Amino acid sequence: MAEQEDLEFGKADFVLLDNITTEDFLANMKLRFEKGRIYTYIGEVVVSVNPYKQLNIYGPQVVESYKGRELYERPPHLYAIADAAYKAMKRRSKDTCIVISGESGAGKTEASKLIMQYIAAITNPSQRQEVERVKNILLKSNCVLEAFGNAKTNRNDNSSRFGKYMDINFDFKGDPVGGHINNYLLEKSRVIFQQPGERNFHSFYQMLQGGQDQLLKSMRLQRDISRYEYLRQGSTGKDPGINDSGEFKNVAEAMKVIGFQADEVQTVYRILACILHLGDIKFGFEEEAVVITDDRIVAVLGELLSTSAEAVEKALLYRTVSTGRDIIDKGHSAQEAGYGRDALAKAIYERLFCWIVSKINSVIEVKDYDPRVHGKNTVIGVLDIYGFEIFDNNSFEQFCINYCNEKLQQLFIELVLKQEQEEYRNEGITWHDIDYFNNKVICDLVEQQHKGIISILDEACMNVGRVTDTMFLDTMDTKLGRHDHYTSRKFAAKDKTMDFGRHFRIRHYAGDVTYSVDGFIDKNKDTLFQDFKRLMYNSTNHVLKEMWPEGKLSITEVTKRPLTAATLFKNSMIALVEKLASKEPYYVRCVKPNEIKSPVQFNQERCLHQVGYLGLLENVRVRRAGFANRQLYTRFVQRYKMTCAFTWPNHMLPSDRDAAEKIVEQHGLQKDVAYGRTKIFIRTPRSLFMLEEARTAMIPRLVIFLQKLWRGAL
Ligand code: AD9
Ligand code: MG
Repeated sequence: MAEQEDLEFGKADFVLLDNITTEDFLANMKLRFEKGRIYTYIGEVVVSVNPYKQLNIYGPQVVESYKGRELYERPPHLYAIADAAYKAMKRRSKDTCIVISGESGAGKTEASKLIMQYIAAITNPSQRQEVERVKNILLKSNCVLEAFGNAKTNRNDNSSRFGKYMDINFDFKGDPVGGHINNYLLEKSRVIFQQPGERNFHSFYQMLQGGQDQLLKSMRLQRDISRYEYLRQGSTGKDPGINDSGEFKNVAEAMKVIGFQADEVQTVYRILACILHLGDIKFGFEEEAVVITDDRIVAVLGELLSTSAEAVEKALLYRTVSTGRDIIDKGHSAQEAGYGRDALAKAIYERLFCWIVSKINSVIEVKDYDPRVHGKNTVIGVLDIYGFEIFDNNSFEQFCINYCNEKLQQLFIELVLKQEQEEYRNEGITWHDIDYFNNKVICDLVEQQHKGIISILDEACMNVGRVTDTMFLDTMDTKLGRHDHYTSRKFAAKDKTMDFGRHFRIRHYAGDVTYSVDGFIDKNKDTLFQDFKRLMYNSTNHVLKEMWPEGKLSITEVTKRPLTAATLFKNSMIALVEKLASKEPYYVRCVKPNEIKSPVQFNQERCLHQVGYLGLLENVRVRRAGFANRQLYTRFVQRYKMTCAFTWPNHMLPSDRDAAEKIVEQHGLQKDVAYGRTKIFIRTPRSLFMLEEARTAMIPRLVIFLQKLWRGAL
């Protein structure tokens, strides 16, 4: 039967392929994609191909069929991996994490939601009220975070423009009692600029399309999206595939459920409105001074920010500087004023986003948990972070995103190999090393102290005086020219295919990416004039004030140079990797089948590329060189004893290990297993399937046996 299934739907585990070649791997993936079997295993890793259509494989019955089952008992599914992580957490009190990776549009966010839904569905059988509340908030938080953190890009109509790592805390019963969300580097430059064909964050369109007339009127807004400078650059904004007004209602409802107060929600809308108005501010010249051309916008901003129009105008046109003895107001040039306006718009949005995250955290935070009373508090973490990105024009944001993916790949290599090797060593089983590309060298290129790109960038930003992006590029050329993974115009000989100009290229594990150096210094410095921080802090709106605590400092108190954007990001990545490494990891590797969101096209070349950089073939080889499955002897015997006369109903052998050997002999699997100290190791999943089939076949006989026993016939 398994053979028949294989022929029709392909191998359920890539490890079962007869030949581990790229061709066979892709052929299997294609066949399964075409048959709607989008999930395939590599051992315990799930490879998922975006189906680009709704599949009928997620309902409550399917959830039920995976609940408490072992990975190999049912067809491959995200639910199975979620269940495995859950079981490890519940049975063995292990903290686990599910790391979802893959490029933009490959299906990571959808996968993370399905996993959360599964966990929500299988927990809290006794319907405890507090647990229901937490579950509900965890689920609803997705909708709010996506509204404010996702946008339509040329790769994905609902692209996450921030990284998310969510911890779900469980009590000793295995029910979710709280959680915590960490967010990473929101792509805030999108607030002021979008590439052709792309949109700003969904939240703006949702408000303009879905907000009641009264709301818009009170904030002096018009529904027409093309009215606003910050919304009209990339596209017309309206998208037939996106239901902005419907989503506005869902988000409002979700915010309510989460516990946002009415005045807080109002402030959220006001901030969005404020950004749209800011975008329409223009600067001109009058009597040799820079002025704002339209006073009415300033008045509206004053109202929306609960401060005076004068204060807004002053913050936009002047900067307070301390000259040592005196404090003076220095007028901006028109260029500086424009820069300040955009920086303010970006900063307000970023603060808003972080505030929303912290608000959600505050209502799901685990409080009053006493392990002495409640037992050990365990965690499942779910990581859904932006995928590797190669655009036509790659900038600082892509640099950070791709660095993040390098770090995760590094973790994958370390954990998958490290774990395997350690287990074999502990169990006394011989192991041969596998060759694979270790991308540590690229992580170092980016993050190494003093020598790496981030250090060089920070040094450039620290220099007083005008340091340009070109100077930064020059320094990189001098310091990194010899590096195998770095190229630029100076070393065009390394690559004659292009004119580098103001670009540099990194040979990432996932492919070459050419970055434009323009904007690196500004984005890394991420300067926001202090005057804006004070403006926000002095608002009479308490929510706004709360978002800008550092506005409290006076000009003479502000001395410390804040960390740069790249260093903050690097630190957050290092902390993230540490957090993940301390948990038992489960992996979902998402693949995007084509560039046109088609449910039928399997683009061979694109898939080949992804299979290559995700290291899937190496993964299969590691798995094959090792053992697909391992189980404690007691568990193995318990499960399969009914398939062997020596062990059924109970064995009289000296140990479970001896009993396991008898079962293995009975099925002729001697060549496919190894015996460790506490566990039996099974090399190929086929043997496991065989044992499972034998077990299933025995069940009717077992029922008869039990019936007879019951009737006293035995
Ligand atoms: V990005 O790095 O955030 O730009 P993701 O998160 O990898 O990207 P996402 O989950 O947003 O991609 O998936 C993109 C789109 O593919 C979704 O909006 C769905 O339309 C589609 N998709 C993804 N997974 C599924 C699925 N399991 N079933 C149906 C899916 N459609
Ligand atoms: Mg996403």
